Amino acid sequence: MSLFKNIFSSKKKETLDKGLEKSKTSFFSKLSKAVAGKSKVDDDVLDNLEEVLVTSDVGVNTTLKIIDRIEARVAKDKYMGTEELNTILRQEIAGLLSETHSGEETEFTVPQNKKPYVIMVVGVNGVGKTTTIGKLAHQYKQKGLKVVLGAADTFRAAAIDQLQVWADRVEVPIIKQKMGSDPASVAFDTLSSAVKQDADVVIIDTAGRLHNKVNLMNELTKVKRVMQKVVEDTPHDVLLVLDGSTGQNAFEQAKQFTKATEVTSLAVTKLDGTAKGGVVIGISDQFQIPVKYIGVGEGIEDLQVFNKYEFVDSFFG
Ligand SMILES: Nc1nc2c(ncn2[C@@H]2O[C@H](COP(=O)(O)OP(=O)(O)OP(=O)(O)O)[C@@H](O)[C@H]2O)c(=O)[nH]1
Ligand SMILES: [Mg+2]
Repeated sequence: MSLFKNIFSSKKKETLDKGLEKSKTSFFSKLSKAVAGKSKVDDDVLDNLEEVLVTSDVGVNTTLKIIDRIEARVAKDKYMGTEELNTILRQEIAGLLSETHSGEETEFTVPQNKKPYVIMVVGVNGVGKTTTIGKLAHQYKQKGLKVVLGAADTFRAAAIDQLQVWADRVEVPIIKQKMGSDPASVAFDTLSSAVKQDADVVIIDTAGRLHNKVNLMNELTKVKRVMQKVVEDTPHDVLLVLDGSTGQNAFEQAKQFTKATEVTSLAVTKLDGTAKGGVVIGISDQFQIPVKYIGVGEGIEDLQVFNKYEFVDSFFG
């Protein structure tokens, strides 16, 4: 499949290129060291390459898959020059990712037959949940959709205020109660209000909670159950937000979280300003749950629909 299957807007590409700059610089400087003085891809080069991928946060399992694929090519093509390595890596990573049937979206959309479409956003403290909600609301609003936000992170007063700031910025309604109130009750109110307003999309913020705290996971379950009293089969999407700048830690969080609660999609944030962007490759390869969005900055426009071809294209571009 062509890497250029989706010709993406130059603005989006520019933001993505900029966001991945640190990851790319770090990766290619390691790669050039890995092949220094070598003209041919041999076992030494492959060993070094393995290390480059692992230290670029691609993750061990995905790295081994990539190395296997390259080894198979080296076995066929007895003399493979190191100057080709970049192209080959790009092809093999794209090939690997194309085996998963996700990451092909290019636009922010919601299914038409679900109204309101309810997204519950979860993830540990500080990963970028509230920011991602603000950016998402902005995208949907621009598409002409009617959005309602629910401040179900009632743990801190500042959390409610922060969502309010985003609601004001995007100019969408927010449903909130006072700090310390029951998150399930806020979610219930939000859905009730959304139904009354004939809203298209509801996005529920939740408290940054620890994945190993059973009681907190139970609370998420309660929030879901209460929402189902208003709209059947909600939430339609449980979006787990991961902080990409924590590299393998993000990977671990995804593992723990998906084990403890039902998660239907992932967002990887803070890819700008980190050299750990390779983690997105590992996460999209290793999880059945699709990476739907990536965060590439703090601004309102800095959320993108993750597209694996665009990502590889930008990374190796
Ligand atoms: N550079 C960068 N910063 C981001 C991105 N996404 C979020 N942030 C920043 O990360 C910090 C935490 O974001 P929040 O949205 O408050 O995270 P949260 O998960 O809601 O945090 P809690 O409510 O404390 O659990 C903020 O300073 C955001 O501006 C991103 O894609 N890039
Ligand atoms: Mg928050």
